[in-house]
Amino acid sequence: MSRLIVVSNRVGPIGDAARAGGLAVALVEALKSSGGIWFGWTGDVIEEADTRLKLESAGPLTLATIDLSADDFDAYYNGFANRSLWPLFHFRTGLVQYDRDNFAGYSRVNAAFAKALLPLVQQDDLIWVHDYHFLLFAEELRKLGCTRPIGHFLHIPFPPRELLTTLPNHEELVKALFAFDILGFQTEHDRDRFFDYVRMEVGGSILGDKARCFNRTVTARAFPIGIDAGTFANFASTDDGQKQFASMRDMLRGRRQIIGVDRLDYTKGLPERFNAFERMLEDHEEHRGEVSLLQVAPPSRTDVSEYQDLRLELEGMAGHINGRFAEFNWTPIRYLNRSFARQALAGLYRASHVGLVTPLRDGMNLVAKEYVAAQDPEDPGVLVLSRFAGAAKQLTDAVIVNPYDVQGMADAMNVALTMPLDERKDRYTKLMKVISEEDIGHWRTSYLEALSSVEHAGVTGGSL
Ligand code: GDG
Repeated sequence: MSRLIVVSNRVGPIGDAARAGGLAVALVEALKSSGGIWFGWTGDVIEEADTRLKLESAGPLTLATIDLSADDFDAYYNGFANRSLWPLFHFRTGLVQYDRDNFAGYSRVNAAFAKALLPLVQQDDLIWVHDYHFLLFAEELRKLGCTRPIGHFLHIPFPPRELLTTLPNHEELVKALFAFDILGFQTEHDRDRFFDYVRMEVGGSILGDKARCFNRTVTARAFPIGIDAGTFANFASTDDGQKQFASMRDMLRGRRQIIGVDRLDYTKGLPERFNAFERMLEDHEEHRGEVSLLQVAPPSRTDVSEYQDLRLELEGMAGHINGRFAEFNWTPIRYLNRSFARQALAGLYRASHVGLVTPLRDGMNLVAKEYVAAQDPEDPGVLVLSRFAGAAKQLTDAVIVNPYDVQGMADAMNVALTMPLDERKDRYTKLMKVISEEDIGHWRTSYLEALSSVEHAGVTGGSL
């Protein structure tokens, strides 16, 4: 059996108190069962560049991490990754800031990390690189002579060609993707946008799931990420989950609750959601004093100004809506800028009658799946889901909305709140089937099967 090396920007924590953030959550679940090496950034920023590895063993896993210098952190992480790639890949060209020095920092960090990893790579290893932080990683490892199979999985959407080409270095980035053996996307739409770029922009050819260009071939497929559905369903009945459930239902005293759980990020459509909730209260007097919105939004990327602006905007909106509709014994929006333990989160999901997941654009969105998994099968809540989340391609039995349509979202909330029990159960059963079949284990196994079969075919990106 091959050993697995996972590469991602942040490494750990590996306990259940995982940070808010889909990638960390998914990788912890995927690595728990297999062991291997998890390699990336320590999360610490130091004054001077120092690429010495820190090794720590955690059960079957070895965590291998390096620090980032303050300059690299600004250019690679805050700069190119979060100010250029993140908005662009979420179709928000208006928010993209491009700076040559940031791209240089991004390339420098990809090269330095590849160099630091190389001595750990052994004969049988499979290397699985994650997300938009490390698009150049395989190219750098190949330059150093690594011929092991290297795969990439993109957790966020892949942008349309017309948007990607606004980035001055688009071709360099896409060319570097061809140094991987397997490219994994969340949905076929994302994969097809990559193919479209290859065909139309750089004159490559596509055959089945293979793209050929720059004298190299790469296999590109959709591997929709999942959750550990069973564990999540059980979380809701752990001590913590039950406690959270009971105290929430106690507090609600027969009233109902809509829940949103999102990193505080402009891709998640939070202002639009608050607007829609306000519209729903305007339209439906019967829900006033009776239905509240609990929005959990742990702060994220607090060094980036768009995130600071969003936080202020949401505070203003929540204050405005509460000022307008609150009564002495009822608050319409409870808005919490903090995170909860995962068990507690499951209890909150279960206590909520509607799950509102309305990103403007999202690779997959794990919250949508977690909300459903935590429901009581005998009295399940209703998932309202944006058509622009990757999850909407699988979860077609949710109430699907367009997050740009405030009235449509307000109407959908009312549909969810008034849905008869039979229909709720029917939708829940169909959703749970998909969520349990295409769970995190399925994602991991199907990706790693594809990656290990590269070797059996006898050709890796390194040998071309
Ligand atoms: C990226 C992509 C893709 C949230 N609040 C708390 C908390 N969370 C957890 C959720 C969920 C995770 O964070 C968020 O995952 P999402 O998938 O919803 O979103 P991103 O963070 O943007 O993730 C996304 C994902 O990667 C995986 O590929 O689906 O499209 O953008 O698991 O539960 N966890 C805890 N406390 C909180 O308060 N413990």
